[in-house]
Amino acid sequence: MTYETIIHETNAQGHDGVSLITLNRPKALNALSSQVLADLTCAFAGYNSDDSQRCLVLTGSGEKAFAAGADIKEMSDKPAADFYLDDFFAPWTSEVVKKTRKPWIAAVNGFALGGGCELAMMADFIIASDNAKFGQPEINLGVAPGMGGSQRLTRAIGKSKAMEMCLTGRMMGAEEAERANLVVRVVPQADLLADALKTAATIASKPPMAAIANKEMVNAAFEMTLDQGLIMERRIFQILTASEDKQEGMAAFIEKREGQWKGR
Ligand code: DAK
Repeated sequence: MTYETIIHETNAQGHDGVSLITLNRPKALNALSSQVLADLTCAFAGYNSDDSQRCLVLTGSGEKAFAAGADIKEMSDKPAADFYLDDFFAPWTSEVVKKTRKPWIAAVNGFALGGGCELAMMADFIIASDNAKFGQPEINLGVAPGMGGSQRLTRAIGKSKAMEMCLTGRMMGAEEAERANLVVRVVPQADLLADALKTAATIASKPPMAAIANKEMVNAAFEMTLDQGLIMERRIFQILTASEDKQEGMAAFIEKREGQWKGR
């Protein structure tokens, strides 16, 4: 399927089971217009429903930006009533993020600001290029994060740094982002996509149901008490022991061969 503002590839660059979505408005630093969000919603829905695809990478086109935020030009004249009545962005966050049970990675290749930083933080993890810059500069526009920045950034890097970034609007470079645990690792820009796709291919090669379960369990750590999370973890482990892939995985280990997964 072709889109106006993004490129969606399956089995990207020969990686079986790996989808690649590229935000494709480089002249506007991949700003997240309503059309981008509509296209992303549709592409993520496609990923969710395609059993052949088991991990996804999201990145930005061009060398300067992952996404420099929501489209300021689109928002500048929008009346407050429209933001409220349209519940601006709400459908996108619920559909794409909460219903995406399969893993996805943000490969951040430059500016990830405002909604761009928020979008990257919705991923299961972030791999950054050495020129990546993260920030929540909404305060400079007289507003505040609206798509999870104040919540996810604080959970990721702690109150002091998140508060300072939101209040000053300053950008955090890639090295600092790695030290602060916002990103998994920093790689040279030229290597970013290859690194992210290879990581996605590793995930795509794992038993798919176990991948969904692992993701669900790690995310539960943010929503539950420790006792609740431990009970959920034990139950999911027990459920997975009934899967065909558990039989296959353990047999493959004993027989010293690669597992052949059924996803069941
Ligand atoms: N929107 C629209 N256009 C943008 C843009 C953006 N966010 N960022 C950059 N551009 C455009 C520029 O206008 C310029 O276009 P032309 O002038 O060439 O037509 C082109 O991209 C190149 O940008 P620059 O010329 O500015 O490039 P520089 O290298 O000089 O500077 C920069 C790069 C990233 C430092 C700078 O462009 C910048 O500060 N951009 C804005 C960053 C920003 O403030 N981002 C936060 C946006 S607010 C909500 C949920 C979420 C949100 C809102 C509501 N609800 C649930 C209600 C999210 C809000 C945001 O993200």
